[in-house]
Amino acid sequence: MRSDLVFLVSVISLTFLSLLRSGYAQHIADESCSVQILVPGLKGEAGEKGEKGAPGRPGRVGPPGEKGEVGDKGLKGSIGRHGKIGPIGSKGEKGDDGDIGPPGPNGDPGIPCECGQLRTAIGKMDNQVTLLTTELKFIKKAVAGVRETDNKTYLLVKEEKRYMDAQLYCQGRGGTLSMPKDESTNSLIASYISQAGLSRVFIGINDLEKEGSFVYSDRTPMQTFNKWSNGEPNNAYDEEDCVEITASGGWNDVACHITMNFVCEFDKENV
Ligand code: GN1
Ligand code: CA
Ligand code: CA
Repeated sequence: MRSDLVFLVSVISLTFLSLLRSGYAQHIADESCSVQILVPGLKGEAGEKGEKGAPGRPGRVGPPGEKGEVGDKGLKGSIGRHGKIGPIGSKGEKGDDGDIGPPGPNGDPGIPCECGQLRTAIGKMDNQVTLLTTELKFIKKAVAGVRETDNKTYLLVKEEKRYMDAQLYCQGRGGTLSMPKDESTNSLIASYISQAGLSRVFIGINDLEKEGSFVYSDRTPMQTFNKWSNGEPNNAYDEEDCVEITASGGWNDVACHITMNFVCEFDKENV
């Protein structure tokens, strides 16, 4: 900085001296001393060539050059990103029906129909009521007039039935058609029907399997005891394989298909 100041003062002094020599300085000195320094002096002699300056700033961008020849084709670029999902296409035509698939697995068991169960239960109860009603009638009759021995109970059934139906009736109640196997039992049955105002009833004796071979309804063969009336059994009309007892206590073989009252017999231990 100091050297620059010295240089400036030197230039100014030289300039001032040159002006004095030209006469112009005199004219200026007459006007004012303060402005003499500010006015440029005459051009001096050319100085020595200075040293090479620092590189200048980059120039402005030039105009675009002419288009060059087409270069070689570049390498194929990498696969780009997936594009956006396109719009929904129009609905296609209906395809053909496919084959029938295999049957699926069984489903869970459904809820049973309570109404059906109730109907079944009611039906069963109806049947039970019917059975109980019939049983009650039988018991009422029995209580009204059974006959008993030490180990047997006899019941006169005032319903006219064929022999086999009478037997089934007695069996249905746990018994059988009555089987008088001794005198006291035979007398008991005879008086029973007599007191009931009847003249004849079926008893459990027949020769259904073999003509002339009479057995009791429990299939035991007739023993020596019997109460055949005179002339009986005669197998009249060649069709009498069942037996009746009369109010007098006598037996007679009769046809099995006729209907009459009958006496059932029950073991007391089964009643
Ligand atoms: C009865 O119907 P008739 O009188 O020929 C009886 C027979 C007796 C017979 C005795 C259905 O026959 O079983 O053996 O009397 N028939 C009927 O005389 O009771
Ligand atoms: Ca017979
Ligand atoms: Ca007879």
